[in-house]
Amino acid sequence: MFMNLTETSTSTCTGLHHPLEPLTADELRTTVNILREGKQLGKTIRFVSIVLKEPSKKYVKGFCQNGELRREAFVVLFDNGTNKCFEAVVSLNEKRITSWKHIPGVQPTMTADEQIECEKAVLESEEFQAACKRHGVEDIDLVMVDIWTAGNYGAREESTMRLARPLCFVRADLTDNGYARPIEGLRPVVDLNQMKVIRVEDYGCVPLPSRPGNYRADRVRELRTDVKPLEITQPDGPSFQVNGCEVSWQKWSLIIGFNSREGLTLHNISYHDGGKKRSILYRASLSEMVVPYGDPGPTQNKKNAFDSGEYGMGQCANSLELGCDCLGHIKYFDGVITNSRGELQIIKNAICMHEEDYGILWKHTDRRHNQPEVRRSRRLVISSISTVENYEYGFFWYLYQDGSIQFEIKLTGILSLGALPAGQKAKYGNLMAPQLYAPNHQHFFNLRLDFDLDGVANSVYEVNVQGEPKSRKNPYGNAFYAKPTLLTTEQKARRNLKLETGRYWKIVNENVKNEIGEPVGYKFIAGDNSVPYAAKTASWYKRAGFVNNHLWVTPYAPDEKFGAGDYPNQHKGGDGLIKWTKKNRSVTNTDIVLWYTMGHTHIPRPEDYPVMPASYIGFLLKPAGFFTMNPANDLPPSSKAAKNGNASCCH
Ligand SMILES: [Cu+2]
Repeated sequence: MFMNLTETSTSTCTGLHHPLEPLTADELRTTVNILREGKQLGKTIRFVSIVLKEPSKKYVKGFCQNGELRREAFVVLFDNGTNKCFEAVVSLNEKRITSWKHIPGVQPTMTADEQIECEKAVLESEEFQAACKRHGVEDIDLVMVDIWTAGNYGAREESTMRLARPLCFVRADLTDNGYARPIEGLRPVVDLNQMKVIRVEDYGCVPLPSRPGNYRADRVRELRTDVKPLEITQPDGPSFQVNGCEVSWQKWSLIIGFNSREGLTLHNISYHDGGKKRSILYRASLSEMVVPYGDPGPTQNKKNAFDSGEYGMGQCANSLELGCDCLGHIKYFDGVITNSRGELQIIKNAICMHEEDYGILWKHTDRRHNQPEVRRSRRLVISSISTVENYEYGFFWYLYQDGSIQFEIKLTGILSLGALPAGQKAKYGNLMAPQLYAPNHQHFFNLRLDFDLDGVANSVYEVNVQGEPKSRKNPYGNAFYAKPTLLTTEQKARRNLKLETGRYWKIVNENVKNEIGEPVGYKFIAGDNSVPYAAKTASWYKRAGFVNNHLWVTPYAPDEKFGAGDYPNQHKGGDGLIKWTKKNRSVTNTDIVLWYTMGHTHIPRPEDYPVMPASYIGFLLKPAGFFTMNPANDLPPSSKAAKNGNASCCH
């Protein structure tokens, strides 16, 4: 039914045009075959991830000139038989393995296959079945087992085994929302190598909450009937052009990437200005995220999830639906990955791209002529949504006609819930329904933004706005000014937000001056943010060093991609940004990467149940001296094109 709303098209980036486009289905198949043949891989091997090994910046920037398409795959493998992790590089041009390394003592991301196998193993465990009976669960077929990572709490097994510590729930029937009935007190521990329950931790029985909490349309008693259709029509089609995964939209151009760990990535974001293609961001990606829970109770106190490094945001991506997830003239891109056995897995419509009307961009009425000039804002939306067990994260990049770039995460889905005895309240959370509570928690996201503003040599200034004391020069005390401070080294660039000084950061290229003689720049404007409330010595905190600061700046290093390090799963901590920035490298007038940590503190409300209306968190990049003037000054007035033909213009 939604197909009538507008047109749609999908592509899988076949027929490569650019070296930064994600690996194709053929390239994934070839990589698996080369590795299978070259290493005689046994049945206990899992392909954790196969991603494009991005070529050097130098090669990418010179690509148009030499035309050669150099392609390599970077592969993480794990052997359940020997508990060993390997990294491999496969040259797709030479059809051979160019690097094979054992990475000792690490646990890579859990695969989607392990999620399914783990649930089955727990449900088949006699010890678990007996524990369920003790907790009042009679029908094991109605139990849901969500994998959840084990973290690192110093036990020997955490350094010698591949572990999961699932959470369990029970449905009233097969389409019921099981998250409404947590089996409180029960945490099976699973050895994922043997795919066996090694013990069932039981912290005592709490009655199952009695009320259902359903949200499916077929289970909601009465749906409202006063919602009339709202249709978006674009009679002349969209204003974007697509060539493989290369996109151009008005003056913007970029490349859309996707991989099993990071999900959606953007590359080579540029703006055409005065006949020149000007680079802004070389690469923009979610580097890591963590959700720590704030309840010290025994079922909850080891609960935290590094949804990117432990679960894989790309492998958890949804297939999006026209008219539901996206509205308008849509261009979809498939997510092309493999499962852990190396078989091709295509996530149909994993990425959605469309245009959105965004209200007024600018307006002025010359009252002397009664002549209003108004321009509507339109933005290009590139998005992807991942389901990580109970929670949903929507990742939305927006490009605007005035040169702004916005990133927004929409947090929705179902809270991770616990059960309480009747009449009891939760100090470390809030009741959602009788006997059902949601523990307080936070969501911290770390974004990696590789800026190349008009070239690679960039710097970052911190700008604090401050008032000036009354003086002879400031006789009425009204003066205030913006004070820029250059962030010179990695340690000096570990910064936090400060409301008192309206703090923001500005990325500049000192080597390129604008018309008024100042370095060209972009302003980084933070949105919702927070600080961690757990003790610094908490296990998850040590593993998520990126939460220590809102801002980090590092010199570009292609291997530094993930804020908590390459292998956060079961890691003891201290990797990633914390480790790299100890080197205290210079970050001025050089190729830099800006890392931004943003935290959403979630004190749950009953209205977040049974499914949570989206919360938003993000940031905005606004040109600040990058252009000579408002780059959207040249926008034509919009047509008031009415269907009855009375078209007129808004000016
Ligand atoms: Cu939340």
